[in-house]
Amino acid sequence: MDLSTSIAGVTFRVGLMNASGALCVTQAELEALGGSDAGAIVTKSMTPLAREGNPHPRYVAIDGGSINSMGLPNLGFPAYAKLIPDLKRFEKPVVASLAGLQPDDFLEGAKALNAAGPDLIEVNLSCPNIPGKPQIGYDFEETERLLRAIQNILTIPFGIKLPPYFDPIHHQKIADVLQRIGVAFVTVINSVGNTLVVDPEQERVVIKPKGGFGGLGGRIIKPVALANVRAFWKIWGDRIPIIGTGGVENGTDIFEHVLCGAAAVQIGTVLVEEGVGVFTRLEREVSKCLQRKGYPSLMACRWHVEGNFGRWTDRSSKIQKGFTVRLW
Ligand code: RRO
Repeated sequence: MDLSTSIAGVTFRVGLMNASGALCVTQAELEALGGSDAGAIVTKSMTPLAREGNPHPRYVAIDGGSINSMGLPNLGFPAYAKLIPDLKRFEKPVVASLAGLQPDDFLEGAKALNAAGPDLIEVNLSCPNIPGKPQIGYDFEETERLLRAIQNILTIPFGIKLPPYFDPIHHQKIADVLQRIGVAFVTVINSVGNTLVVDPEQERVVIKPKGGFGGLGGRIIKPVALANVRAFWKIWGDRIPIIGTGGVENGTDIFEHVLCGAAAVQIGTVLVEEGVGVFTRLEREVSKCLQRKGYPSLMACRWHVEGNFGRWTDRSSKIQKGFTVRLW
């Protein structure tokens, strides 16, 4: 089964990769991703200085997903800039996730990453877990200002990791910003920020930082993720590739993300829970799913931008025009 994809001219053997944050902080973790069946290596979001992150407990698996308030633990730009050229030996795309606590951090990181030479850069505008810091992606003007400044520095194609939006007006507004900038891709969604999980036995919140408020991930956020993938696909179609993230546990979940318009899919919570072997399982499951449905490749099954439910009607290897549109 052809599971390949292409984003901003970069080819992925398989359109599956880790979500930034999931098992990708240390050299050992990044190398394990390199040696696995993941289609790419995505780094943890990085800041100028190394960070320990927030106090523990800061990640807890819950029924149907996870809650985290990691607080950007990472090795810092210089360490990743040194590691990235070595990671190229795994012969798969390296995606560097760029973050910051203030605008200058992003610009400093952009310079460091130009020199390090990852294949793509994912600018994280949606970390929900730094006390006192907003999720930049919810401020459209600040997002545009910051992206213009980053764009003036970066020489490598860059995309944006967005928080979930819950209103079509917000999808349209941020889409307008990203179109004006001309980003190479978007990744949706980051965790659903500032949620609260309570342990009724202990009568306590389950994570320590920020009074227990943290980012929700895993199966329970899949409908939010699909809605965001679909909303941007309806606006852009193929013009800006969308990397779908959120709630992927099995091959059918990947299929659903791609049906909604994702050009690739990232794996977060279930990677943390299962380890890098998850990519082997997911590849097998999504191949089976596509085969059963008669699709010749992963990318063949994306919904048509005009219709709400495009269906593959021909088993040949060419995309057939004239989808069966199924609307409820
Ligand atoms: O490190 C984190 O707490 C974190 C980040 Br940077 C992010 O983008 N999303 C998330 O759920 N956690």
